Amino acid sequence: MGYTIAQKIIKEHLVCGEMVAGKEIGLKIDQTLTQDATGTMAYLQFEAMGIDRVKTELSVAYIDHNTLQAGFENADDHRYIQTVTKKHGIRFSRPGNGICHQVHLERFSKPGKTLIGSDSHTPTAGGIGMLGMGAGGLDVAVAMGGGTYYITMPKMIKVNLVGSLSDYVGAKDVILEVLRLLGVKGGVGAIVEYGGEGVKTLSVPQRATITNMGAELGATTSIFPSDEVTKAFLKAENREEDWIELSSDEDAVFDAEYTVDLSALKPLAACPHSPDNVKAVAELSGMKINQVCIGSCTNSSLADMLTVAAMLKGKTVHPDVSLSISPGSKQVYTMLAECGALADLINAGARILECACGPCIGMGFSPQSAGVSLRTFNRNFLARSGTADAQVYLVSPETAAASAIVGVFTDPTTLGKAPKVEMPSVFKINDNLIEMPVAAEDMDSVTVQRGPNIKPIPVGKAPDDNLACELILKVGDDITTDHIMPAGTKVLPYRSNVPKLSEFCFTVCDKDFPERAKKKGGGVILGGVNYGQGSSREHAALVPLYLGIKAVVAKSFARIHVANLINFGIVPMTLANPDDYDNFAEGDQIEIAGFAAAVAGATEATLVNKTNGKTAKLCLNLSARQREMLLAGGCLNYTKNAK
Ligand code: MIC
Ligand code: SF4
Repeated sequence: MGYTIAQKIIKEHLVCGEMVAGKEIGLKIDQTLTQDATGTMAYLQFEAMGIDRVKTELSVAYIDHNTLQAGFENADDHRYIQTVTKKHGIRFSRPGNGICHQVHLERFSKPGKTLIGSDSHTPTAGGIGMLGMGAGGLDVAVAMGGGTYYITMPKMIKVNLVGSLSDYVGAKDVILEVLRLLGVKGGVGAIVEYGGEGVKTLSVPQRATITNMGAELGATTSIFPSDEVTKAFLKAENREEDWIELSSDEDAVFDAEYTVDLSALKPLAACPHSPDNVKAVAELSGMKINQVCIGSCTNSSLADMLTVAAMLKGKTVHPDVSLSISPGSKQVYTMLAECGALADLINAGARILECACGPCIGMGFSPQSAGVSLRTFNRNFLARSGTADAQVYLVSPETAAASAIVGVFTDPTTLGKAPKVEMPSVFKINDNLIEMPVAAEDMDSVTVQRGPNIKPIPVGKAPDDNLACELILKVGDDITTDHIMPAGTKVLPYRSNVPKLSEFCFTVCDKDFPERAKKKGGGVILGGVNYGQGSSREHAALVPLYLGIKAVVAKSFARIHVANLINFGIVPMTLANPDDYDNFAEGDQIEIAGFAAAVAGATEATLVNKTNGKTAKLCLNLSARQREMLLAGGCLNYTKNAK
């Protein structure tokens, strides 16, 4: 039996376990990346491990999220990351160099290699044929120290692409179509691999748009073959030597297959508040809009920007619309400036932002009250934009530009002939904003600088023998990490200050939660399906831990979040019968007798509702390694005990 592309890479990097879907496997990681909002924690954890130098082939720290410096906190964190990376052998991408995934794609990603990043959109690198996965900061710290990265061996889903895209239809429309087909849970436990004749009609940045939003499918990662198109991209980045050919074997077996006819695709939009709530733009056309934001790690490549510039050239953004544009990297930004396209954007009235995540993570540019915002980003979760009642739609750069000009939701295909954008055969390469670390023998010459905003990381405890507490919070389906631990201007500066961060935990759903949890000493959370989808932020586990959360019971969990819960000693359990969810209410007194013993070895436990006498069977779907980690009170204790 042949192998898929992902299986080939996994086989080459397998440290332990069997390549059987559903079983835990350990992988050797070649490269890591961090960004600043998760990086501070990752490096604090790396330091706590006491390892002098990273053991990966390449590790890069990016500054791209917390670039709105409204106080000293972010700048202090940047300085910390800059100095700690310099000491320990990690490259540092300075603020201004661009969004981690875009820069990594341009300068460092390699087909056939493994990458984990403390950011859920690390699968962007799948566009070049790399196995890129999002992970918690602690897992990234472990990988930097040469440790194994554990995942559940995924199933393989194939998406066959046929035909080619029509004018004004973009890669965003392809992934929105896949989201429409599979939904935000459709990729859970799977790797999505793209194949078929249509692949060669897509450039690497277009492929990266598609793999980037594989995160929104819940997939472990997404990947494209590495072919002549990949080679040309690497050549344009002056790194042809990094190219290898990669494709799946003829007789590779997939668990499910889908076909997307590129020629039949029309412009699509994900409607509030979920990336899989997809409709045709034609259905929405005419709706009044207030804001358009173009950029983010999904759609900020040079081709995206040049397309938008060509559409805006000589026009003026509609007076009722505010348009922001954030190019993805310094490379993109400089090339836009040098060819004059930047002037076309400025002239049209676009508000040009720095090359960073910006509005995508709620760092500025929040829409007006109940505002309709069209964004080329990848997430439209409730309140993520910073305006609680905003209506955010995810669209392609083409739809975004067309709508910004007309002032209402506009299907770009109605605008006549699309402008032809010529891509240069060579990109402008200047890595002057990538700082190299000092040599190992000089590491003592670097003093790591820590600001007062960096507070100790909470450490978990071994599970209670019998767990008796309150059901402190009950939430519904598809709870995102933006619900659990919101981001945005007011919160992000405290990513290295868990006590302060705890004041915002779950406030999107229940503004009294932090106070209540503190008063009652924590308890257990009950969730619906796909609990913890979205970001890799381990703060969504760390902060509940700080607030005394001992376990989360849900109908099902998202991959990265469940790993983060275990890393911090919070026990994840699923309801054997999802209908039992209705037998529990917030505030009920609950009990799990023999809790610690169940964590140690049982696959089931009984949850008793002492308030109404009902019971529910819980499943503990844990590997032996995860059980030991939970018994130790999390990964940090577990690693210390192992020393
Ligand atoms: C996001 O898009 O939600 C983020 C911000 O990039 C997160 C990381 C974070 O919360 O810092 C992610 O996707 O992992
Ligand atoms: Fe940054 Fe947005 Fe991409 Fe997250 S999704 S890495 S916030 S641009």
